[in-house]
Amino acid sequence: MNNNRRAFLKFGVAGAAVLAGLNQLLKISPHEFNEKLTRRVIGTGRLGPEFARNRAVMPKANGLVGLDEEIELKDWMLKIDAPGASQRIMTIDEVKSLPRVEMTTELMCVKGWSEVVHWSGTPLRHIAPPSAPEYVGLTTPDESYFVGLDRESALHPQTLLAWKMNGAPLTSEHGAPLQLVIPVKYGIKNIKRIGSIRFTAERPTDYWAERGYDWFAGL
Ligand SMILES: Nc1nc2c(c(=O)[nH]1)N[C@H]1C(S)=C(S)[C@@H](COP(=O)(O)O)O[C@H]1N2
Ligand SMILES: [Mo]
Repeated sequence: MNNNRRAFLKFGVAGAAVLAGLNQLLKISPHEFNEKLTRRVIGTGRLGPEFARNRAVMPKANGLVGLDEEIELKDWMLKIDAPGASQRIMTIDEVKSLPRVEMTTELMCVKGWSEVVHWSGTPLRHIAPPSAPEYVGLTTPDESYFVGLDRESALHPQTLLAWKMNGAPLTSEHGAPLQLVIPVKYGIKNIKRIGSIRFTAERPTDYWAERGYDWFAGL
């Protein structure tokens, strides 16, 4: 083992001990500690706060644009477009075969409510082209709800294509079979019932931006 590695390990062990001590001192649960640490030390740049799984609740269905028609789940397919590539079609089973992530994060609506939800899905970045263009646009199958994302937020490790909510498959009103979960953004960007995803150099239009909300809608 070289010196750098030894020094790193020593620091790592000492660091963990200090954190454990602090945690004890503050008399708060590990997830709360983790959340505070994330918010205060790491700031807005990296991972957003995660919560204990038992904090998760089922939000009521909010926002049903693009969900009013019943769809046959067995006929659902995800269309993916990227510059210079022909359209890729994925079935839900293909999406579910990608590396899976579980996380408990907060869904925050611009109307003032927020709920903690446990999600299962795969990071959107797993379907991104190698050198992704600047933006990503997502629409419902009927194209009546649509969101635009900046590349950094879209490729963020906590931005998921999710098929389970609190351990159960998504219901129709919560966006079955696939919804976007993007904790770095307000609820408006968490599009339910994704039909198509487009990687693009031009900034995509956005349902709520067209109605006066901030296009970026970041938290
Ligand atoms: N297709 C679609 N997705 C949508 C919406 C919508 O109207 N249609 N509303 C958004 C808004 S404003 C919020 S706050 C969340 C609400 O998700 P929920 O129904 O799971 O609470 O969904 C988002 N995704
Ligand atoms: Mo919302």
